[in-house]
Amino acid sequence: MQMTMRWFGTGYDSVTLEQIRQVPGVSGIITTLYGTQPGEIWDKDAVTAMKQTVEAAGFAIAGIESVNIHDSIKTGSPDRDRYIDNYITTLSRLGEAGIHLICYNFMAIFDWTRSDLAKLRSDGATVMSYDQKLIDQIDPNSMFETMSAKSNGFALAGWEPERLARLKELFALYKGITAEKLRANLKYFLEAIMPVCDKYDINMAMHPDDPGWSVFGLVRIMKNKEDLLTMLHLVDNPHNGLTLCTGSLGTNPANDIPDIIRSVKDRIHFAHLRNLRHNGPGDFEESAHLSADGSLDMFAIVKALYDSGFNGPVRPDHGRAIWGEVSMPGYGLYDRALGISYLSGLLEAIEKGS
Ligand SMILES: [Mn+2]
Repeated sequence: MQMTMRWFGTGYDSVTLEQIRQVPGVSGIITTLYGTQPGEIWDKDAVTAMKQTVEAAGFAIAGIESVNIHDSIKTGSPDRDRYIDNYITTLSRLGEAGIHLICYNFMAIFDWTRSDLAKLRSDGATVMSYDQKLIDQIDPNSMFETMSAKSNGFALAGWEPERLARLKELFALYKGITAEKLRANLKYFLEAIMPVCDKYDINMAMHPDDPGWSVFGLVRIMKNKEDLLTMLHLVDNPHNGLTLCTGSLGTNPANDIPDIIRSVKDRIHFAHLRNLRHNGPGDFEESAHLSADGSLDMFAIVKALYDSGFNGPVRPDHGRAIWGEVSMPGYGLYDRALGISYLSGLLEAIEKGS
């Protein structure tokens, strides 16, 4: 497994590549052209500049998170082919730049959702949390304002203000989109992009839904093992794969993550490793990465990945806000660096013990 860290780019991230260089064990960067809109063709010079910036700091780009999918593709609107063509052009430019991993999701309207971005824990740390009772009281049309209010002034990944300014329009667009329709649109998209993925050996790594159930009545198709297997069978090409995100799949206590890893193992291209703590049904908070601080058995998860032969990039995921650090929620340096040290220790013990 290759240890990586997510970095949003100069001007967008409070963390620098120079700081990441001092986190032991990190050899790759997961990044994106932050500020591009879903559906936009990525500028060739901007891709080159992104690559040069990362390489000048002594790293390689291990993958892109994310190249977001335009809503016309997800909803199967008449203009989807134009946006699929744009996506293919972006993929070919990334392929030309030697990039072989793309994380994306196929969630309706809202990327990840939380009811609080800074829930205070007893030790003074703050974490992102989700409580269905609180979400049920929020008008979905004001969800963008609710999320932005506690984002420390940072733009939130997947919460493009330009797109979410049209929320009413988006809800109308997704009206009548059933799981079957969303899956059919996903299959259409994947079949269209597989030739360019084959040409450049690009692994598409679809991220599961977060949380793993329907929010605001919107359809979800990546909630559990059955959904993941269905998605992989839609297009049986090894480049059609998954991001194994323990924090997202772990939102539902019924998901047995080591079992899921064993079931989909050959098609995991990327892993997000983090822990969370269940407080009750539909109520969880993100925790430190340690098994002892949350509800997930991180040892069993890393062991299952190791045993399945997974050799791709992994990264710590959202961290707590600690030691007074101000960052994009979940993406401070300190707690993710602690997470990397812990995950690296788990991995070394598993490797040497096998
Ligand atoms: Mn994730």
